[in-house]
Amino acid sequence: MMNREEIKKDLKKLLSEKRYEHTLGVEYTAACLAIRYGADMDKAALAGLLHDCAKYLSADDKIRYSKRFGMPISEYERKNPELLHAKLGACFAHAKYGVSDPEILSAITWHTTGKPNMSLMDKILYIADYIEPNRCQASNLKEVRALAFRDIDECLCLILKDSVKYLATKKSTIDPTTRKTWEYYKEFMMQMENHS
Ligand code: DGI
Ligand code: FE
Ligand code: FE
Repeated sequence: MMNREEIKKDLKKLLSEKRYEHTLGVEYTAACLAIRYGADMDKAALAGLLHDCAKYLSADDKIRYSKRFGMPISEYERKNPELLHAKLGACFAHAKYGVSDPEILSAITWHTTGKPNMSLMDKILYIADYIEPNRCQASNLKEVRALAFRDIDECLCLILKDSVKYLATKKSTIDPTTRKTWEYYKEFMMQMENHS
């Protein structure tokens, strides 16, 4: 496997400066969340470092590389190739950077849409991507950041809710997986409330 310095050097070369700073922000934030929730800190940091490693590719190249890796492309992904950077990022993490840990690869795969019944590592990366210190656009960021260290599922649910709302205002459609994730966690939170 490539070591952290080598990975950083490669990413610095490929990503825009802003994307590179974001990447380091996610690396540290994922490590902090791992400390808070008792997950493996080094794995969380590595997932953070690599999560957007395929983001620099053009839309056409995202599709081209996805095919080369034998990745199935949904109809929705074909229309919104940007989404492919998550699954493709996991392919690159494995093939180019030598990461074979399934927890890390899963977290990278699902960091954009989430999925129903995410693992702790999946949640940590999904949340770190949204709250890292360089982020400034999302609504409720202050509340979401505080919640991230108080209740990971409630935080996840709030991010999903705000993301779905945001995509609606942008007149973007919502990826079927994003929708399934939101429906799953909305239901999950209702169950939690009923039992407390
Ligand atoms: O890669 P980042 O910018 O750090 O964050 P991300 O991996 O969450 O990706 C955000 C991008 O993905 C942004 O261009 C919006 C897009 N996206 C995420 N969920 C959906 C989506 N686009 C559509 N059309 N539908 C979605 O559900
Ligand atoms: Fe991303
Ligand atoms: Fe990101």
